[in-house]
This record gives sequence, structure tokens and C-alpha cells, in this order.
Amino acid sequence: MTENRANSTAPVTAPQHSVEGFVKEFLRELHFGQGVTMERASVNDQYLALARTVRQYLMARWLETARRQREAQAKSVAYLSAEYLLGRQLDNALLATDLSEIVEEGLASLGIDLATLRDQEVEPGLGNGGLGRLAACFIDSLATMSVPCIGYGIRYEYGIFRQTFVDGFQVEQADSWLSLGSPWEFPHPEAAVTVHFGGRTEKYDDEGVERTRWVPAWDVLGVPYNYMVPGYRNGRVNTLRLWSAQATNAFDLAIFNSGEYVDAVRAQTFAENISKVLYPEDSTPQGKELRLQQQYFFVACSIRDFVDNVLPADFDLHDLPSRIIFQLNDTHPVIAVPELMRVLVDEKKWDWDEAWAVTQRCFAYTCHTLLPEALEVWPVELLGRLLPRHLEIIYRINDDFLAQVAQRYPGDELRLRRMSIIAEHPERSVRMAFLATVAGAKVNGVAALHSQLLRDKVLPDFSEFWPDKFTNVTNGVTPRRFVRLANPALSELITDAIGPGWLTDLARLREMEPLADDADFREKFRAVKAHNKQRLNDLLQRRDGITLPGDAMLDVMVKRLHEYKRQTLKVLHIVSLYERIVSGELDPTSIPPRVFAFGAKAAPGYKMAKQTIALINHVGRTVNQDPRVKGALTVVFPPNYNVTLAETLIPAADLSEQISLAGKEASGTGNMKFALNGALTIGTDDGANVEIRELVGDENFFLFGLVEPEVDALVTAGYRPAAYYEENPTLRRAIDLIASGAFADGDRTVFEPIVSNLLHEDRFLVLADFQAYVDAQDRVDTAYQDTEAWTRSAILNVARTGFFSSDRAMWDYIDRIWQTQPVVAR
Ligand code: GPQ
Repeated sequence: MTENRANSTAPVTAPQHSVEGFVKEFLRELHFGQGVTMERASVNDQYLALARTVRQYLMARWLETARRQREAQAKSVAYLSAEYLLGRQLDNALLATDLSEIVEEGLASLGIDLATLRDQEVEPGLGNGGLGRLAACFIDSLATMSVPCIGYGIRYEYGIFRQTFVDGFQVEQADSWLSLGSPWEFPHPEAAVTVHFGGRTEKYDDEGVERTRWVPAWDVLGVPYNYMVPGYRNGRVNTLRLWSAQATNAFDLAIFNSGEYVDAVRAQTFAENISKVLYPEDSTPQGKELRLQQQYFFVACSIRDFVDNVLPADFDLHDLPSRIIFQLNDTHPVIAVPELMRVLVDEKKWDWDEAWAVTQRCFAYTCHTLLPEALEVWPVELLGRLLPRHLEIIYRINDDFLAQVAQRYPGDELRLRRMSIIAEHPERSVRMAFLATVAGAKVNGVAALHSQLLRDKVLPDFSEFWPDKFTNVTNGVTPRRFVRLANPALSELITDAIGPGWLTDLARLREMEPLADDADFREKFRAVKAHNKQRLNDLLQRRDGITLPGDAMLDVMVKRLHEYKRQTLKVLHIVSLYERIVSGELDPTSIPPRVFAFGAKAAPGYKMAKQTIALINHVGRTVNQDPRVKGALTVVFPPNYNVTLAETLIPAADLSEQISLAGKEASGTGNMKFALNGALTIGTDDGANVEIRELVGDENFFLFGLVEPEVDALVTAGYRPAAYYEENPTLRRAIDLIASGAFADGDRTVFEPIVSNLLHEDRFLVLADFQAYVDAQDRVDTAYQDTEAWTRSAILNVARTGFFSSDRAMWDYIDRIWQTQPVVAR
């Protein structure tokens, strides 16, 4: 007995860190995990066995990290995010554990090519774009910094759709990322929690105190799936906990009893629908009921999990703020605020004020947008039907808050109406950003300009009311994935020059600055770019049958398709160049050959965005086939842009297109990834472009376009896009060419909506910025022809953008918002 007990507490140890140690475990996983022999193993069997073997190396660290954090009783970050755009896991795990060489050698000894197995992994696309990818970068950084963090989110069965093109038009396909097995997740059905919906509330007498209880109508189970979040070679592994919805027994009991067995089984899918699919809208919420169900589902599970399972059983919840900060990744998880209030007031039977004092210290809110249409509101009717108790709590929060405002500004009725969490028009609804701001201890924007506009334009009354609540944390990206893994050749060059310390202290890239003046280093830097272009070419050939012309400037615009990001401006530039060449005005040999590469998904219901995709593809088809452009212009648009493609595309780029209308892009994070990989930016004075330009210097950045105050003034004065069309012949000829049907086999109707939108509406001032953009592109052409000077600028872009590490962003959150600490070994 005692001996058994001793064994059961023996420390979990990792397999031997050697080729033999690895091969032994790999074969064991293949035989006993997959149930196949080497001779019969498919590539997928091999991939799954490999992933499970690598997992073994992380397991001891994972368990030890959790043990240490429990022991330290340290404050944790609970990052609440509806999206995590993780990218592939295998390579990141190999990097964190320093196993790449051992694995490559071990597999080779068995006749297996590591690259083939890598390609077998389907990336978990559990996010739309920047917001979801940011969450993934943040949890990577916190693990690397040994800061306790649990990422909470949803395990969507279908992530962001797979994009294909049919005749140049986007067609969506379901992303069944789980279908070949998911070796990186650990389901814990035994730890499932119950979440309630619907019904009504009632008052009752609780020993002389009037209290409210929620009498819900239905419930679902949340099953946690844990994922490892390995730190970079620091022995730490944090946890990402994603919730999957399952039917409860109670759910279908009533129907079972009525004898409708088949209906009852069918009804289970109703519950399971909640985590079925990621909504594919980026920055444009649709206000769908299922989406609110998703939001409440995952935050209710997460709060329950933290309070009941993560904290010790005897924990006094009055000390909650010393142990947790719930960071709200945009407004998607804001319903967590009334949920925590409900738990404290209804379940724990606290006084309202006591509960509110604690709640307010447990939340902080990050806003990621400036677009009015992106600010989530939920109709009161819908919220009250789905979560009647939460609506009551929101009303009470609002009443108390407005009383405070009224006290500070007596008689200012207009202000009360402006600041109310409840909007009255066009429909009575809950303004989630206001609720988050009222409840949050801090509110932050994601770049300096964005945070300023957030204070001045989006939430001016609130920043006046609580000036100290508002702060900025400029976004960042993880150098492990987006430099080390994505760009091994550049990483080796950097490490040869300044040592390996930059990977966890990216500001040290500065030490490379003098090398920009070293001709030998520049030569090596160019060789890295050339190598990365070759690597991209190989990938695109395999993936899409696309061949890139050799020795061209690679000009890249990759991001979600959205009017404010202005892919249309890029298209107008290409069409204009094409028209000028074809009409004889421009000699194609006078400009450096360029490849224009696009990558973009459009929300399936976003007509203008989908049409823009078709326009890019149709222009590409025409331009690429026309012998008159003599290879000077090539347009490529590989479908299904995702993290995996970004990892090969970005390191190959010479020019990064960051051309949103000033004042519309909150930050951008692609812009950072390009600069860190040695691309120069052509960009507007928007989002984090502003900070990139300040750091790299004006002479190493192609700035163009209106600045935000000018945009504001122009719109206020009454913007008339047709005036630009009438006055600028180059622009007119480009638009006329599109309108003529030249890119649609003569059919003038196909792109008519784009043309008429540009001429008569043009919400994002494409025509106003056209000439400035074309002029900036001419400067790019000139600069590119001076190879040495261009390389120098590219090196300086790398050396000066270490600020954009997500490690730095996390230190800023810790310093300005969280006040947490790393848990270090004793
Ligand atoms: N962002 Cl509101 C998204 O990716 N999805 C959203 O729903 C909202 C914002 C982006 C934003 O557009 C970028 O400018 C940011 O860099 C990114 O969030 C991360 O902050």
C-alpha cells in the first residue's frame, strides 16, 4: 500500500533528450498510441505519434508550472477571448523544447521526413484575424516570461472557413480542423460545468432579506479542453482552456419522458451548436442570438472554473482581486461582468456594493476598434430573453453609474443619455463597450494613436469622467513564431551577429544597427531575402500551382478584406500602372518588376468585400496574361490566407502595404511582422504605423495620405469623391477601365457596384488618397533601384522595431494594468 502511494506521487519526468530517447518514445506512441507498425503507418499516424511524443517532453513542465503557481498563490491573468488564432503547434513545441534537431535526426533514422509531417498539421483557425492572433501572441509571451496566465475561450468545432476561388469569386468551405485527430488537446469531461440560459427571475425572502434568484429554462455542459502553452526554453508551460458545449441530461429529460426518443437525441445538437462554429465576421458583429450564447457560455464556464477549481477550496472571494485579473479581449466577453455579480450577489449572498467593489477590481477592458459599426450592442429584448437576471444586473449597474454622473453634472440630461449603458435608439439595447468601461479598472487602446482617439472620439465622456482609467498598450507580436520559426535564415544571421539573446529581449535587435553600414552584412541580408523568396515560390507552386517571376520586388498586402483597409486603393494603383503601360504612357522597363501579392478572406455576407476579391482576381488574370506588360507587373492571390501561409509569405516580402484610412485601423500587427522581417512599409499615418515610422525613421518608411484631423475635416466639409475623378486624369482612366468591363470579358455590370461606390460614396476616402499613394509608390520604385540603400533601410527596419515584441506589450500590461508578477523558481 505505502509503496503504491509513494509511486503515485513520483515526479513525472520527460523522455530522454537524445535521438535514441526520442526514437524510443516515438515508436511507442506509434505502436501503443496509434496502434500501427512503422511499415503500415500513414503520414497522419506518424504525425500524431510525433505530436504525442513531443507532448511528453512538455508534460513534466506543465504539471510543475501548475504546481508552482498553486504554491506561490500568485495573481493570475485570465485572458478572456472569443478567438485564439494559434497557428500550427508542432514547430512551436519543438522550438520551445529545443528538440528540432533531435527529432529531425531521429525521424530521418526511420526514413521519415520531418517537413512532411509538419505539413500534415491543420492549423487551429479559431479566430478571424488580428484580434485572435494577438491573443495567441500574448499567451506565448506570458508563458515565456513565467507569468501565470490562463487563456479562456471556445473550442469551435469549425474554425474560420477555408477559402477557395471559383472564377475568381470567394467560395467558403467548412474548416473541419479536428477531423484527422487533435493531438494537442486534453479533454476533461469529468470537469464539465453547467451553464444556464433563459427562463425568468423571482424574488424570495432569505431570512428577512429580499433576494433574487434566476429560474433558468435550459442548460448546457461546458467541457474543458486544455492546451499546452509552452514558454520558450524556460521550463514553463501555461494553459489555454477552451470550452466545448455538450447537452446535459436534464436538457432532454422532459422530451425523453414524453417518449420522443429520437427528438430527444436530436435536441442534443441544439446544445452542441453553441461551440459548433466561429462567426466569420471581423470587426462587424451581426448581433445573432447564437453569438450571445457563445459569449455567455464561455465566460460563465471560465468564471465557474476559476472560482471553483483554480482557487483553493477555502479561498475568501473578498480577496479575489489579489488573485485574478480578467482581461476582456474587446467586448465579446463583457457579459462576464454581470455574471460575476450574479455569482457574488445571488449565489454567495453578498451585498450589492460589496460585490461591485470586488468586481470592479477584477476586470480590465481592451478596445480594438474605432469603427462605430464594430461596437457591439445587444438588443434588450434578446438579452432579457436569454439572460434575464443579467439584464436586471446591468440595469442596476447603469442606475448606480448614472446616479454618480448626475451628482457630478447636476441637470445635464443630455450627458446622462449619452453615457447610459442602455441606448434607446434605434432599438433599446445594451452598449457593451460602455458596460466594459464602467466595470473595468482600466481601459486600453492598442496603439498610441488609437488610445488617443478612443479617449477623444469614442469614449470622450468617460475619459472626462475617469481620466486615470484610460491607458495605452501598443500591440506586439511574438518573435518566436514570427521571426525565429517563420524566418530561420534571418534568425541565424541575427544570432551570428549579436548572439541569441534577442529572442527573449527583442530590443536588443538595436545591436544590429551598425551592420546596416557593413557591405558584407548587407550582402548576406539580401541572400536571406532571396532564399525566402525561393521558399515562397516553392510553397506557392506546391500549394496553388503559382509560379513567381524571379528577381522582382515583392509587394504584399495581407489582412482581412475590409473597406477601411482599402485593398481597393491597391487595386487602383495596379490598374493605373497597367493602363499607363498599355496606353504607352509608361515604359514597363523603366520600373522595377513587381509582384503584387494579396491574401484576404471576406466575411461571407460582406458583398462589397467579396466583390473586391473578385476584382483583384480578375485584374490579376488580365494583367498576368498581357504580353505588353512584359513581366513588369504580376498579381498573385493565393487563396485561404492563414497563419501558416503568413509564416512563409511575410519573410519574403520587400514592401509591406499598410494603407488603411487614417483613424480607422486600431493598430495592425501585420505591419509589425513585416518590419521585423526586413520589409519596408508604405503606409498611412494610422494605428501602429505611426510608431513604426517614428522608430525606423522617416527615411526608411514611405508615408502618404491624409492625417486623421484632415480626414475629419474633409468629411465634415462634405466629401465629394467624384471631384477627384473629374480632376485627376490618371485616376479617371483607371476607374474607367474597370467600368468598361475590361477585366470582366466586357461585362460592365460585374464591377459596377465597386465603381459606383467609389464615385458616389467612398466612405474611406480612397479617391482622396489616390494621388498621394501613387506618388509614394513612385518613390518606392526609385528607392528600390538603389539596392544598397534599400538593403540598409531594410536592416534598419529590423534593428529598430524590437519594441513590437509581444513580450514588451505584456510587460506594459503588467505595469499599467495587471500588477502581476512572474513566478520564479525558488
Ligand atoms: N480587430 Cl474590433 C480584429 O481583428 N477584430 C475585431 O473584431 C476588432 C479588431 C483588430 C484591429 O482591426 C487591428 O487594428 C488590431 O491590430 C487587432 O485587432 C489587434 O488589436
